[in-house]
Amino acid sequence: MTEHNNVQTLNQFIIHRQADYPGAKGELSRLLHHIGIASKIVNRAVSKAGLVDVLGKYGAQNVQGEDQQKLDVFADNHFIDALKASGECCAIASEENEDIIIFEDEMSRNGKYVFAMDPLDGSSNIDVNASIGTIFSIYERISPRGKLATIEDFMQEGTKQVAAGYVIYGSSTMLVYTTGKGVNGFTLDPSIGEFCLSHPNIKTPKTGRIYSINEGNYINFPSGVKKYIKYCQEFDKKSNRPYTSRYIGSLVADFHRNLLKGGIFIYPETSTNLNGKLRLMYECNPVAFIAEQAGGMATDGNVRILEIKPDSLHQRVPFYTGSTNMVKKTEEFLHFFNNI
Ligand code: AHM
Ligand code: MG
Repeated sequence: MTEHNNVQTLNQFIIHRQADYPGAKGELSRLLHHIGIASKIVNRAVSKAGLVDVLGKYGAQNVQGEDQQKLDVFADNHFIDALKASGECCAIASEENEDIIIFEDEMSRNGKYVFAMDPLDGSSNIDVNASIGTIFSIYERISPRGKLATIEDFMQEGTKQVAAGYVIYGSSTMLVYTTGKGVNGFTLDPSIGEFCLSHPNIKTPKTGRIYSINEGNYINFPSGVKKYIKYCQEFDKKSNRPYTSRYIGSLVADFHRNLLKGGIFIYPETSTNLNGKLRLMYECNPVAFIAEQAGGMATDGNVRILEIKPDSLHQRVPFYTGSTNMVKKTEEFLHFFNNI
């Protein structure tokens, strides 16, 4: 029975780490703690998603007589509830909601932070039991505490994030986050219902052998991306090519694999979607923060993702992230071939 010796739970870790921030009053710690709770609730639902679907065919209501919700709405609601209960968050932006959700109760109005999230990313994978995730980003508000939050609280560059992370609901469930002092990963131990530190201080390899892109869109890619894909597929002993192609279609799962193994994830601009598909505020920024904190990179092909000033809540940007040497190589291809 040695398996739980020296186990550090997420909550213990958060409390220890608070000491790294002199003057911290525990507000961010409380927020992170509530994110952990929401993740566990969503994990419980995700793990029986197929079963819920089967039951759903017999009626649109669950045993409590409530309407059964799609998993992404379920996740959205539970994260909103948890964040509200924390009392540290004054507003939420979510992929599921057109406008920001402003908490009006007194405790939340005094909250220091705003929270942007994709509550259930990779939704096309739900029905087929492949990995999905939750992505989140936390900013300090700009508007004065005590007042209602505003959209301006969200329109901040990614460099201003105070914390960001994701939960991957995979063969095991993990929560990975950063507060700007490295990246740490916690695996949910279902037997004790706790996230336990399993991947301390994650560093991504400077170079890797995996490229992840939806090649079904190939004809619509910019020339630089097409040439880079061919480069990945060419034989070259010195640089250990051809590389391996891996693409799940779930950003969290694709990014997480590449983070640990080394690789590049690309969702580029295409001739049909000039800004790509992924959203800056709650997909690219949090992932970029983690990538950089792990020693990797994230750009839109020209500009560092974290330096893009958002102009709207659901703004999309081209996204190139992963091992530094691979992202730099892609940028070389983009700059050379996109200009000829
Ligand atoms: P979603 O937020 O609606 O789930 O869409 C985002 C997902 C990402 O997880 C993934 O990287 C991408 O869409 C896959 O898109 P595609 O099917 O076009 O390759
Ligand atoms: Mg998404």
